[in-house]
Amino acid sequence: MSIKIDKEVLEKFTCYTPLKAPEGMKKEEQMKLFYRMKLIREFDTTVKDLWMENKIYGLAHSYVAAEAIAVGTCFALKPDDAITSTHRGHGHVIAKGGDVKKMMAELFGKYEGYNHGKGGSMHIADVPHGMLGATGIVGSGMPLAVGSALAADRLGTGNVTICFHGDGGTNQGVWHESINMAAAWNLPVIFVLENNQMAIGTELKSVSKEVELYKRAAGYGIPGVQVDGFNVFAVYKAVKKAVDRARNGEGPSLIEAKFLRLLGHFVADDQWYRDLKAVEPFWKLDPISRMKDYLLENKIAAAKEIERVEKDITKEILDAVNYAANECTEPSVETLYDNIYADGEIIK
Ligand SMILES: Cc1ncc(C[n+]2csc(CCOP(=O)(O)OP(=O)(O)O)c2C)c(N)n1
Repeated sequence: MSIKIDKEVLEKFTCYTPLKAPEGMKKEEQMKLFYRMKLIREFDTTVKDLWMENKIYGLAHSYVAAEAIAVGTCFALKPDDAITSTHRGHGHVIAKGGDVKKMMAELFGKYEGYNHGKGGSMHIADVPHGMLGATGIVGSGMPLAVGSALAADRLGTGNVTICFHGDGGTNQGVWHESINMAAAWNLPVIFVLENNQMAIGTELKSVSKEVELYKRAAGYGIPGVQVDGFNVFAVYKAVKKAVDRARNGEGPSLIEAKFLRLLGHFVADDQWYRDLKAVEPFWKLDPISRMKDYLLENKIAAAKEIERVEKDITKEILDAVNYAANECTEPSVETLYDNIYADGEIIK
């Protein structure tokens, strides 16, 4: 039985589109999309619990509710393509094929983590997988993505770069400068705007008169589209089109994936600033429940098959926690000053 979405939600969320796989997308591919989204969900739900139990260090921002965006986007990429991230980077790393054990070890502050335990959630980078790095500075991924696209263009690699960023970043000067430069130089970069309509406790509509952010693309002479950011297929289709365009030398695009942040800004945010009753009905748009429902309803997968995938994911995350907590080592004092300067290498 498909999920019924309240009229009140549909009236407020006008970019809603029902799930429909692209023509010819195989079952294994659809299951992979589900698996990746669910893995992100389980990872971030576990991170929240661990943070509350004081078992991990530093701040963590959950990617819950945004899973369709990273997964749909990265599914349109080749392994050599690059992405830049934000302070909410766990979903981006997993979607780009990163290692959950190394991520968990990083959050536990262990040497085996992506940054040898010194970066934490907001600095995870996985350059071999094309993930150029998370960053705590809002908007700062924009020029990095443009630089990466410039390198691909000059070296003729044929690779594209995706720049994930939030609506809060769109009123930073660097957002405009980066898009303008990418457009002027016709670079192979796609700006994927994760519009969750909030920047911590600030609603988008209170800081932007025009809230349909994709329209800004016209000001730079590039294509801009808006998609249902809770719909993994819709995101994939829009990004694939933009990626093909960029690879073909036709330059950048802006894709606004609109959704709503369903949880707090960071793991321990009690959200005193908004009416949580108004948020509750939007859980019906949850990208993962909708995808599960779609797979079952269209007989793409049987309930047992999905249960097996879910069990495997739970085990994968438990193994990652066990690895990070019990098998990894604390960084030694001698390594304190390592990796501050690149010294010709990205990481030792
Ligand atoms: C340059 C800068 N200004 C302010 C902050 C504080 N800050 C951290 S996250 C955030 C909100 C970002 O909102 P958005 O870009 O929409 O991303 P979201 O958290 O909603 O995913 C702000 C203002 C910061 N980290 N960097």
